[in-house]
Amino acid sequence: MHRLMSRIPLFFFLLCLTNAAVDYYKESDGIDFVPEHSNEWVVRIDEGDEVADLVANELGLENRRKIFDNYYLFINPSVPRRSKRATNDFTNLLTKHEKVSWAEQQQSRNRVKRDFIDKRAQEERVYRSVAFSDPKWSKEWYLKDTRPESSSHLPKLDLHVLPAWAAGYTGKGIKVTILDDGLEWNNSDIMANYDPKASYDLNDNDDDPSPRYDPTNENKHGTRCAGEVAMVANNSICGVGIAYNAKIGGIRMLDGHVTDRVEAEAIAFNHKYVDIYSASWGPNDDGRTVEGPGTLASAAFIKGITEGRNGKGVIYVWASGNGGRRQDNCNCDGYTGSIYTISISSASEHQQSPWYAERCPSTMATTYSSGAYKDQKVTTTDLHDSCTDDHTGTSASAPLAAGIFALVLEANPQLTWRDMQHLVAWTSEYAPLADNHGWTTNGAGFKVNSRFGFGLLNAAALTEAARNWVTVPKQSICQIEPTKFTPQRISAARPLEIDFEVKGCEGENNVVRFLEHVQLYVTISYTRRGALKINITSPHGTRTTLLSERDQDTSTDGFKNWSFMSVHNWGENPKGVWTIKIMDATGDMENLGALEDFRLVLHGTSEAPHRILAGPRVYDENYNTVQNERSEKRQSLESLARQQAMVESNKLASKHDAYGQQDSLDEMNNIPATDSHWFRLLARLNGNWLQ
Ligand SMILES: *[C@@H]1O[C@H](CO)[C@@H](O)[C@H](O)[C@H]1NC(C)=O
Ligand SMILES: *[C@@H]1O[C@H](CO)[C@@H](O)[C@H](O)[C@H]1NC(C)=O
Ligand SMILES: *[C@@H]1O[C@H](CO)[C@@H](O)[C@H](O)[C@H]1NC(C)=O
Ligand SMILES: *[C@@H]1O[C@H](CO)[C@@H](O)[C@H](O)[C@H]1NC(C)=O
Ligand SMILES: [Ca+2]
Ligand SMILES: [Ca+2]
Ligand SMILES: [Ca+2]
Ligand SMILES: [Ca+2]
Repeated sequence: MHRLMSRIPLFFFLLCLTNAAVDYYKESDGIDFVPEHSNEWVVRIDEGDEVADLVANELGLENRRKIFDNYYLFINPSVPRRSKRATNDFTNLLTKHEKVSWAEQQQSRNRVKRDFIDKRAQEERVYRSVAFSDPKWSKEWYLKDTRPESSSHLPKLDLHVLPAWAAGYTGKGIKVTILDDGLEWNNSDIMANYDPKASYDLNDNDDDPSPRYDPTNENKHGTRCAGEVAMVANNSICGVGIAYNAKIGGIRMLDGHVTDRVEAEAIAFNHKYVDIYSASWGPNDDGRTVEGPGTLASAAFIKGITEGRNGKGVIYVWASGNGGRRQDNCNCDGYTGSIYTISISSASEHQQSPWYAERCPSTMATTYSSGAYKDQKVTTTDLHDSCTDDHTGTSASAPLAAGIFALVLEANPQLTWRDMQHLVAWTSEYAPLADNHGWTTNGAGFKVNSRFGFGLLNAAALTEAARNWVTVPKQSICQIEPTKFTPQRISAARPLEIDFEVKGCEGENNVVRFLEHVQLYVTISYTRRGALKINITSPHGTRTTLLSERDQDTSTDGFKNWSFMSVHNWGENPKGVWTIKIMDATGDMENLGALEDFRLVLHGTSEAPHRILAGPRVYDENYNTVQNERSEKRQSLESLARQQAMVESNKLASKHDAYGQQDSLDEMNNIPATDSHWFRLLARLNGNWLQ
């Protein structure tokens, strides 16, 4: 099944593939359309095939085939395949030929799908007509364009939720539960949607998940996450939840000892009743932790996936983590890295990856959240029957996704947990985030980025695709283990590179031809874990960083059978040569260790998912058209914010009085105190497991 082999040049293959993909997308691109002339002529010849062949020969053309009736497709090999200019001389030559009654050079035409145009117009109407009485509705910028004309250099922002509402999807009949530090269920903007059957208090073992109140409002997190999903609409209170007709519950679990058992009970709580679980927490984002679900929590995920929603599987939504400032990597977090969770990252209102966001290829998609400096934050319910527009971090992103998925399940209750992930891959938008580094197109035509997964969630596209979705074929799992593997030394001087051939379990009943998740399990011993960087390259040339350097991680524990997960090969055929590269990114010659063992686990299907039969994904480059906003002003603001974050983090590390120093820094930089307060807040949340 597997053998080590010498390196073969993959480069040319990759190159051809990428070019083909680029061409493909260009054709569907409607911006600044300039018609192009091809090297094809359609020629009418009334005297039959043989005469057509003769004419073609005579003029140095190739008679490709008869189209229908007396029309033939001729190719002129001496003319470029694409050209801005028409080859009129040649057309005249053809037209004048006595056997030719008509001829025309073919040119590309601008074809935009009709329903698409109609939808745009329809959407404009939807956006104009939505008026809610809720006072904070105007602050829900990620659902509508709230910026005044004066800042119209910014793109139109939203997750396309309004068109999904207009289509009738508001979460009716869907049960969402928030795993967190409690839920103020009697909050006036929650109570009408509160569902006691989706709620429990695992910290005090009772049925009432109300948070414990303290002077610092430490336990506001769960209530804030819940409101994003299910604030009551149009009741003149606070805002509007994305799934404002869904039922919302809360599991109080973070306000006490969090054990494997507590996590497991939360993850599988009333799992035959709840549809969607949203978790905005995880192992410490300190950049030096490697932790995942324990035995029981792992079993709980399997229960939810196999027994939930009548066997279709519950949807687990997970915040991807806030450790960006500490170079944390979400693949060192086994909750986000699980194939069962849909891990969600953040983008700021400026369509940028925020400073707190982590990178890793297990992230599936992105929603909006806070960014740098004065970027808008997220509006939601707060403790003491109040409301806030100050919710931040990837914490705020996951519940927005959970709310959107509630609309999707309402649109099609038959979807399985894997259908939902496929839908995310097919509909998330790359265009609004295209200005960020790190996008690649994989071998199946999906655009992926370790900061954003498949891109920004698009609620309208998701619900629409969900309606006619054909359930994906059953999951196959193919494991590739090296036979007779001897430990391989790793050092700064010598990166370890392993090429191995994968057949994807061909000939067996678990053959994988269309990939979903890829997991690389490794056991590595190393004197400094954070120095390690791991890349994997698929036979299609898709190069993915499974683990990036984490300079805070000085652990000598290495990795013990740790799974690094990637969704970046989605849709690819795994057959061929894969390359794993393990490097020491520090260059420190004193570091030393070895790859003790590894195993590649491929998840996917043997049969083609229905959607892929119609060809690779065509991206809408115009979606929420992003204009180039990298003005000097913007850049200087962002670098200021970054500097400040660094100062903040250094201060925390040296345990100085952060508050006193911060104030003088604020004066120096003339930044309003509220913004720096917010950096501090996130720093504190990190310590408390919250994301
Ligand atoms: C909110 O309620 C008002 C008054 O009942 C109504 O006119 C309006 O259409 C409602 N808005 C939405 C979006 O349903
Ligand atoms: C919610 O319940 C708490 C404690 O049970 C109570 O103090 C508070 O007044 C209630 N809030 C509302 C809006 O009823
Ligand atoms: C690892 O992969 C990333 C792309 O994900 C690439 O930028 C980087 O150069 C690769 N490193 C090596 C040493 O191949
Ligand atoms: C590694 O972990 C996987 C999944 O948890 C497990 O199935 C496998 O047996 C483990 N391998 C070793 C060598 O412990
Ligand atoms: Ca209680
Ligand atoms: Ca409301
Ligand atoms: Ca993390
Ligand atoms: Ca995941």
